[in-house]
Amino acid sequence: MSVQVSVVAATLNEIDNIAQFIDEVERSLDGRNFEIIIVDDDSRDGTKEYIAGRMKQDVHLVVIENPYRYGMLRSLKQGIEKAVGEIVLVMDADLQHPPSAIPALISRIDNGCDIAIGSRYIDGGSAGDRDAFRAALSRGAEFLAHALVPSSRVTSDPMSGFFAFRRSLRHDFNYRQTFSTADYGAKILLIILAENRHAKVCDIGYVFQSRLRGRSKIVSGTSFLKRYLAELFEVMKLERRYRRMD
Ligand SMILES: Nc1nc2c(ncn2[C@@H]2O[C@H](COP(=O)(O)OP(=O)(O)OP(=O)(O)O)[C@@H](O)[C@H]2O)c(=O)[nH]1
Ligand SMILES: [Mg+2]
Repeated sequence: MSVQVSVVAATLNEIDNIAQFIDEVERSLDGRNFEIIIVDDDSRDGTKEYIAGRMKQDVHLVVIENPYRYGMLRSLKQGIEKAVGEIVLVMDADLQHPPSAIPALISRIDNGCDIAIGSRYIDGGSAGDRDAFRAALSRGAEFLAHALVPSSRVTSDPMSGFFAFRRSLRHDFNYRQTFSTADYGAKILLIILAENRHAKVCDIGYVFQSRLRGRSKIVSGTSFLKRYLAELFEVMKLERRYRRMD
């Protein structure tokens, strides 16, 4: 039977979450034919050893181990390239994206959407309790994405890292060419939306969970803003290139 769903997650030092994450994803996809692709960036807290050991008995698990920190965007790209499922679902492995919301995303694709996006900003969604600084940073980043990249306006949550798409869509971006300047802030979703302007996009509300265990690796402050803007300009250029091609 062919693989229906490929879940792709990047990890860096997630030993406190990884076992529960895989257990919950497997429970949420029970009855489907699926794979879970974990792309790990040389974690030093035992994550690497855990997934390598589990892969030997867990038929659903596929592991890509990077020799050093490639960064999240490049890691997710590697995972997406490896995926064989008809549907690819991208999410964080720190349990902030609730695995219990996976069936809702998948069923939207089953019912005709090409890209189903987990959104914090529509009915049924919430950004959870984050501090005022993080909330402002995040809303600013979303505003800039909508302002600079028209293809991102189809979703209420352009910075979402929790989404599913048909693997038959374009997702053939060249990492080096697209992101020569930086590789963290802008999310892979922006690239996929820029490449697939005619796709049917659906938002589904979900509640962003607080991080209960492990540490956040996000970069904030001015260095984030600088990198993020550089990346948004790269997505803008990419979108223009596809506009000319279509
Ligand atoms: N492979 C890889 N994974 C990463 C890297 N940085 C973060 N991750 C993973 O990406 C996911 C999200 O990372 P977080 O650090 O929680 O970032 P975030 O969710 O944007 O920020 P918070 O809301 O503060 O948690 C988690 O599964 C991390 O383990 C990285 O450099 N490489
Ligand atoms: Mg997180």
